Amino acid sequence: YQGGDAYYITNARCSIGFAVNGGFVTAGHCGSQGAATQNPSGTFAGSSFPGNDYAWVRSSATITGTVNNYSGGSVAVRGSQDAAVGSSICRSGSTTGWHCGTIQARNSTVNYSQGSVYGLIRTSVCAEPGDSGGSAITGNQAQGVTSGGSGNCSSGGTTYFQPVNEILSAYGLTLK
Ligand code: TYR
Repeated sequence: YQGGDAYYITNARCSIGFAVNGGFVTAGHCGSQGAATQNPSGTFAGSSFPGNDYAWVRSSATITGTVNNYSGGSVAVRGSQDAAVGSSICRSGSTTGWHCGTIQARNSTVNYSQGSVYGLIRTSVCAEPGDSGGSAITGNQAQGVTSGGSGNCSSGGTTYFQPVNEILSAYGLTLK
């Protein structure tokens, strides 16, 4: 397994964000603490949504520190230095694969039906249901995990990402 690949929570599907020591990070709206995942098998060890949209899943499956580019290859993750507004950003997810766009803003608030989420990265990348939790990366630097947005990958969209460094510091995790 690697970033952008599917995982399952009962009958729902989300996407792996990034491998960390002990498992992987993903979106908080994908599961509450204690929820079990299948393929890869794991347990939500921490989850925060709304307010934030982050979680980490403890898993002993082999998850590599790479992101699936959905063209038969992968991108090695070398760190998580925040990219500037205006930078290119690419996203990997299990519904629509790999799509790229631009970072438009940081520290954005999104009002979901369940409540508001603060501090998100706004981008011009498209996403669709099931891409949630998946990896967003600029070059080889991890940026965030897919939260939500509007539009789709046929006509284009706006997608918001939960910054990955906030997840790492919240739970004391390190990227693989
Ligand atoms: N929030 C969606 C999920 O749970 C992912 C998504 C992202 C959906 C952007 C639509 C959208 O425009 O899978």
